[in-house]
Amino acid sequence: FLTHPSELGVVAVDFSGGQCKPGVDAAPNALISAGLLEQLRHDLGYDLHGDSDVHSYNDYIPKGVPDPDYRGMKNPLSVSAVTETLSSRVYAQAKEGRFVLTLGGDHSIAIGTISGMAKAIRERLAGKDIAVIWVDAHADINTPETSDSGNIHGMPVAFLTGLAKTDRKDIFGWLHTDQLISVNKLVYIGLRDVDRGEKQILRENGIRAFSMHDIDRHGIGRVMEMALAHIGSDTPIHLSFDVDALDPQWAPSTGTPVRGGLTLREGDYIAECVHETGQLIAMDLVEVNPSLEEKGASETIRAGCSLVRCALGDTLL
Ligand code: 4U7
Ligand code: MN
Ligand code: MN
Ligand code: MN
Repeated sequence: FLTHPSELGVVAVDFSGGQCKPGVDAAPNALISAGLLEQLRHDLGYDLHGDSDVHSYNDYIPKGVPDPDYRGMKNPLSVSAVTETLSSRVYAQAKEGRFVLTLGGDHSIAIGTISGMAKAIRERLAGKDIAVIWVDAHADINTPETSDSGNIHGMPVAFLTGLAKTDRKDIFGWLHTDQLISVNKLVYIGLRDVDRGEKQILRENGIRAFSMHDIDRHGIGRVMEMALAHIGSDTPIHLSFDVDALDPQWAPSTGTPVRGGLTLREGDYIAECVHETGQLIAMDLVEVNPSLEEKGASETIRAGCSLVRCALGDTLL
């Protein structure tokens, strides 16, 4: 599905407005300083394009205007403006036929990355839909109305599937149908903290989800077989990886940690399996917050680097 499989469009998004804890905006720099891009270039042989250092997405936050809550959403104008710009940057990289790697930032940025990929692939591959594998402790499918927190990082999937809409052009009204994904091509892995309203949305829409319970029952090997079988071998895959899918033992520095998560190896295994399909076209790595649980920050960053390397084809042998 890629014209240039060894070319990487790197997008580094220093944005934290989808939630309330500062620090997640520092993750792209922390990951890059830890040597991630150098490893991809030197060890894995990728040609890098896009942001080799962090280009400030905060420049796109509307200045001098208030950003009041809208239908309970916090920072709606800012998140909408930043993800709209991000969407066009991801789109531009994907149109070149490159793999797009996005380093977040909080998970609201997936509104930008996935919408940009969905549109580029439809244009490049005669209307083809993309599939999304969402690896997370959370389902991030709250609508503004079901969300208790108002934090948009808990809502990206609702906007991307069209389950949430607004009639405000400046608050996600820029999202058009050619940028959306189908609920049938969405698969979750790692869930263990899903809100009541979200459970109802998952049920009503028949969305395929593998919780930690499923991983305990079947093992990660079988879960990956089932997840990939659901998507099928003819569909390009966007992997959106929230580092809080990992157990806090491996990734303590994140805004909404939940105990009982994936081991580091299970996380890497998911990334390796998706790489092996040859269908992977994009990856997001989000929610690393080096300023939380500072003693665990380097470990969290290391885990993040490992997940990205595995998704991009690092193998032991
Ligand atoms: B993340 C939550 F209520 N569901 O909506 C919400 F539990 O991107 C958490 O997965 C969202 O880290 C977590 O605020 C968003 C909450
Ligand atoms: Mn999460
Ligand atoms: Mn998330
Ligand atoms: Mn989180």
